[in-house]
Amino acid sequence: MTYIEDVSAIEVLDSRGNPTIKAFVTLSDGTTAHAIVPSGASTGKKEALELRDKDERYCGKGVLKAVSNVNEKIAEAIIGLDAYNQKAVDDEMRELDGTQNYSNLGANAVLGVSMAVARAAAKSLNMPLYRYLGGANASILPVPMFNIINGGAHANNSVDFQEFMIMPFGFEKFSDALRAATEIYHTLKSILNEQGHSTAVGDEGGFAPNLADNEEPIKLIMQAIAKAGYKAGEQIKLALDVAASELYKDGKYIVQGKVLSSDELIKYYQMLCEKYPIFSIEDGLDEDDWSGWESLTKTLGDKIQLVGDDLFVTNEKILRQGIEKGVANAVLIKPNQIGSVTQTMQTVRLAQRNGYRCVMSHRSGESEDSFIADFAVALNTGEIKTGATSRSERNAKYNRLLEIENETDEFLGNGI
Ligand code: 2PG
Ligand code: MG
Repeated sequence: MTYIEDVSAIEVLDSRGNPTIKAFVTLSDGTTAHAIVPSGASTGKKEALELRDKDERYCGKGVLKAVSNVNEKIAEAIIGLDAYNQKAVDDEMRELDGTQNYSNLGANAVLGVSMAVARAAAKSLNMPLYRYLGGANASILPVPMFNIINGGAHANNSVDFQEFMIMPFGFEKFSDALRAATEIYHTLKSILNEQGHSTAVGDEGGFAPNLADNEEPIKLIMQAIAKAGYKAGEQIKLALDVAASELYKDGKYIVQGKVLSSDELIKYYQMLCEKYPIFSIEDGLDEDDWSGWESLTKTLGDKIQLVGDDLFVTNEKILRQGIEKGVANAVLIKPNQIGSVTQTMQTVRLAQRNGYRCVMSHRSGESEDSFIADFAVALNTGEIKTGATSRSERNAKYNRLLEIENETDEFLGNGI
């Protein structure tokens, strides 16, 4: 048996300069691997707990308690376990923690180790990570949800929807799709420049200009698609992450200074979907506005993809409730919302069995770790959300997918 011989962690920094966990695992055959945990800004209330020190270091955001949980409690519990039995390792950490949301050990501590174990196991078997996690059926390169304009909690600008994204569907290969999205991104930059807007970027690499309302970014993106020589609707579709929980106050939505009910906001989305080639809307309503979500799904669910992020927090139990109630038709998959590789896979399996699409996703605070690129291919999610190609922590994922393209040639493109 190849067993876990050593486990440790250190504190490193993420793309926003906040501390995070880097976990290291050594196996009995000498294989070593590591993994870095990401961190969100617009987080769902029911996400697994990210353990922070809340002391004077790093404005309270230090993770030394989580580091010592890895070095002491987790190491003690999983050293000696079979490295190829990911579920047993993850279950052991879950039991050791003893809570639903990892409030003892910290989901950051647990996920770092969980990812590092998977990576070490793959390496020890001489397999790419996507093949180890996904087996013979891992073959599909995902369509990027490429975040081109940032607003909301990810940027210091006047746009209150969080993410305006393009999805390059009409291409044979992932690399062609990525090229198209990147060319549109560069073209958008020149249009913003010409119009005297800022081309500073937000946390996920999209531009963060001050614009009049939530429709102006869409108009600018449509111009950029055409000017770059691509066909909106046919080759390039649009996606929004409204992150509506950030706009929800006392049962209403504050959008561009106006107070809207769920129904009014749904009508606004209907109007946008009639005017523009929108393929997907994420977190269109607040995570607690389930009756609103039911009518949103009834109104738009057979026309576009409706993704639950803060709504489902990658949690199998909450997703099950959504499936039962007919809420949304897709789920955002963020491993650190739930805390382990195994639990993430369980949520994906539930979604796929019930015809819900899955979008593998980064967090707004990221690192050079490209685990989610392999994970998206392993689980055949068909879609990945990982920002714009202008920040290295985002490019780490795109560049990994370009590498994988040389090994597996299926790209979903129009197949969605
Ligand atoms: C989101 C994510 C990633 P954050 O809302 O989908 O884009 O943002 O990591 O801040 O939750
Ligand atoms: Mg989101």
